[in-house]
Amino acid sequence: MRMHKLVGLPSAIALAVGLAGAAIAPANAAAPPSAGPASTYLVLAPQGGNTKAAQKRVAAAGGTILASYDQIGVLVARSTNGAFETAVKGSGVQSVASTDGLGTTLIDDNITMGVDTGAEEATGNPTAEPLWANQWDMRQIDVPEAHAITTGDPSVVVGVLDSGIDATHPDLATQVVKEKSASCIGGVVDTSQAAWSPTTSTHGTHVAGTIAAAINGVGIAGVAPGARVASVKVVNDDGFIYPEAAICGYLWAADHGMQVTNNSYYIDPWEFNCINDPRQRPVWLAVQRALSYSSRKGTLTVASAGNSNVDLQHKFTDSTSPNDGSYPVVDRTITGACRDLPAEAPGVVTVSAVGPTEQKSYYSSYGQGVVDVTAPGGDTRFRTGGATSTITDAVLSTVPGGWGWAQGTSMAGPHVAGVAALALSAHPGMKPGQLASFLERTATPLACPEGVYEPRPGYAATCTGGERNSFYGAGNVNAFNVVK
Ligand SMILES: [Ca+2]
Ligand SMILES: [Ca+2]
Repeated sequence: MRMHKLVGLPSAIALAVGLAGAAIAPANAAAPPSAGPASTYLVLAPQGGNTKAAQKRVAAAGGTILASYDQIGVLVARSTNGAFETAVKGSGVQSVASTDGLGTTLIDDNITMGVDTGAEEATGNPTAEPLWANQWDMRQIDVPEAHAITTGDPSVVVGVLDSGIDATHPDLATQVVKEKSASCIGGVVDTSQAAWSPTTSTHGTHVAGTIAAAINGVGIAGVAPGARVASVKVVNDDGFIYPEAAICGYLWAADHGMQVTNNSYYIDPWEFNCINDPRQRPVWLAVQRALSYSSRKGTLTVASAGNSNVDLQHKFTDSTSPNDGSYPVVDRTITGACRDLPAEAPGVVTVSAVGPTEQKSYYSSYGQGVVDVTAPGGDTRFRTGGATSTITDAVLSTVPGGWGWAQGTSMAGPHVAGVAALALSAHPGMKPGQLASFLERTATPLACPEGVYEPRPGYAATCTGGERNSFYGAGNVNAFNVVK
């Protein structure tokens, strides 16, 4: 059994505020040579080919097909045959791999706060919302100025690939598109509201509120309250996101016309030792096929950079650095299947986090050529130089039963998804590539801090690049600039 260590996230912080990161599910025991416990497999037909021959091979090998994603030539199968992988290989099957042990997690320790709900009626002005005074994040990216022009168009639906959305929440009840919401747990679509509602995690509800909480005289305002969100639940009750769920989620969002998805989780195949375990490569290849399909269908994927304060660009390629043994140093060009997903997949907008002073949040990962833009994600430590936590410097949003604070790059991502929704409302018809470059062009550039940046002891990082740099990419997204 092997557990992923969350780099630089002391438990005290994780308890105080929500920090999303990646962790590894315990690997299952090796399968016995014959019948054993059921495992889930991804079976890849040749790229561009159909899955008919692969379906026959799965049946012959003693597998049950749970889902057939013909759009990308991927089957999700389940089998108790310990020799399933060997048996299913052959003509019509490019590769096959079990997803056992390849689940990643969200960390979602939000704190709810009491709220005065006897507030005045909304006027369409976000600054009249009762909790507006706490929404430094919205002021930072000029949301009020944007809302004077548009709050977004209801035809724009942002898919929240997360732990489910509470559609009964007073700030979200009018905002969730139920007919486009679904659970993808297990790689299989379930459209019942119970299936796509939150069970063990508040994370998805928090993300949804940042994107689209209503201007209704209650609680907070989101970035694009005129647009809507759909719950695409990919996090299971144990807190894990398995590759088959992520694949199902990307395809569901793309096939239901969602022009933007928000992805507040982070799959780091290297943490799963992808390069030394070729068995895993088909799994990550299937995830990339799904991402690429969704981009072709017109969906922009917004992804969080992660909360490990690591340089994503130099993590593996800096062969001049001493290899500390934590990652193999290899040429990434030959190991495309081992990219961090979705953060490093082509066409994905990857987001780092800043706090109330528009400086990199101490926990935010970064990387030249990886981070495209930044957005408010909160920083509860900058105010005291790391000594103590200031909860109001996190991001306030909706949680089941109320409103709560959380910080993390998974809080920054939904600000970008919301701004993307505003951009599509003001300028309909943009393709994902055009939208991505529009978000970058309209961002407010943020300069690199000089020298070593260490806002909190133990969280040192060095920024590289000019106007476009490793900490902030093209800069902080701006809601007004995309609608004016
Ligand atoms: Ca509200
Ligand atoms: Ca990118």
